[in-house]
Order: sequence, then structure tokens, then C-alpha cells
Amino acid sequence: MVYNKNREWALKLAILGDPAVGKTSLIDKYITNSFKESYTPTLGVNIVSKDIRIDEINSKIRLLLWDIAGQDKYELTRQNFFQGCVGALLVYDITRYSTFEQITIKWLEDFKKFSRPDGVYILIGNKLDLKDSIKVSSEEGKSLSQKIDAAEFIETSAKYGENVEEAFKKLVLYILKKSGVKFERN
Ligand code: G3D
Ligand code: MG
Repeated sequence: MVYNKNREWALKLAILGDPAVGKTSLIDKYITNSFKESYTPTLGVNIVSKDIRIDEINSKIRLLLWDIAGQDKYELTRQNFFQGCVGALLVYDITRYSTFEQITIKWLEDFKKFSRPDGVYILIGNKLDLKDSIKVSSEEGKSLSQKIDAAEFIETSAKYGENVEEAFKKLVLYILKKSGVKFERN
């Protein structure tokens, strides 16, 4: 995390999860508020940035969102991928149970191993709009988030934008709070 006297911050965040859980769609929705119907698997690592204002602390923050796709490439660059990373969204697809299991088996493990020990993470159950195909209940999501000590559990739909903005904003707020930033009420 970088901080300067103009109260400008840069935060590196990782979006983690199995292929096709909706990582890129969540980022696209958050960045441009658009949803791409056609799916192009991202190659390697994609980094996008977004500047946000946090009025509560009168600061401008540049978010650097790190997105992976090709798992092999990611294996090669894990150290670099996580260097300086202060937070993560751990994403699973509520319609595929295996993606939920991989959160603890793989993604949380990687984050803990390669990222900062005080890194903050939020558990995300994505594709909330696919109500008829739910394989992972909200209760299971909630209970896993408590078990792994996630800052929060949020269900999202990258397709319709439900809770997407909230997920990123909450992650940022948790990171700032954990790093000792004082929040004042205006
Ligand atoms: P990834 O970056 O994690 O690999 P993508 O995943 O963002 O590329 O999304 C994979 C597929 O899931 C895409 O579908 C995408 O449109 C779809 N998807 C992502 N988020 C949602 C969501 O919230 N709801 C629904 N219904 N679909 C979602 P295709 O069919 O193009 O492969
Ligand atoms: Mg992707």
C-alpha cells in the first residue's frame, strides 16, 4: 500500500477463484458497469485500475485489480502476482460446488502463502441470478466465511451488477480500517 501527503493511496487487490466463476465479469462490471455476454478466457494476468474517492477519510484511492486466467501462467508467476497485495476477493460460482471447495483447498491457501499475513479477504458467491441452479446455499457460504475468517460474505451477480460495487468498496474499507486509518464522520 502506498500513501502520500496528498492523501492518495494505491491498493493492489487480487481477484481469485477457479476458471469461469466470474472474476473478469465482476471486474468489468465494477470498472465499466458493462457485462460482456461473450466469454474470452483471459491469458495470463490482467491488471486494471480504477480511481475511487472515499469521502469518509477524504482520500482518493487508486485500485489496482489483478485478475488471473491461465492457471499455468499463474503458477509461474504467483510470487509476483501476490507481491504487495493487500486484499482479495475469493470468488466461487454458486452453481458449481467444486469452485466452492477450491476456495479453501487452493485460493485461500495461495493468498495466505504468498500474500501479506495481514491481508484482508472477502468471500464472494457469484452468479446469484441463476436461482434455479444453486448448488451452494447462502448458509454454506456464510459458514465457510466464518470458518476461514473472511472479513465478510457477499453474494453477487456480475451479470446484473447486484452487490458488485458493494463488494469492492467493502474490501477497500476493511483494508483501510485494518491498516489503522481513522474514519471521521463529515
Ligand atoms: P473468470 O474470469 O472467472 O474465468 P468470466 O469468469 O468472468 O469470464 O465468466 C465466465 C462465464 O460466466 C461467462 O459466461 C460469464 O458471462 C458468466 N458469468 C459471470 N458472472 C456471471 C453472473 O453473475 N451471472 C451469470 N448468469 N453468468 C455470469 P459464458 O457463457 O460466456 O462462458
Ligand atoms: Mg477471466
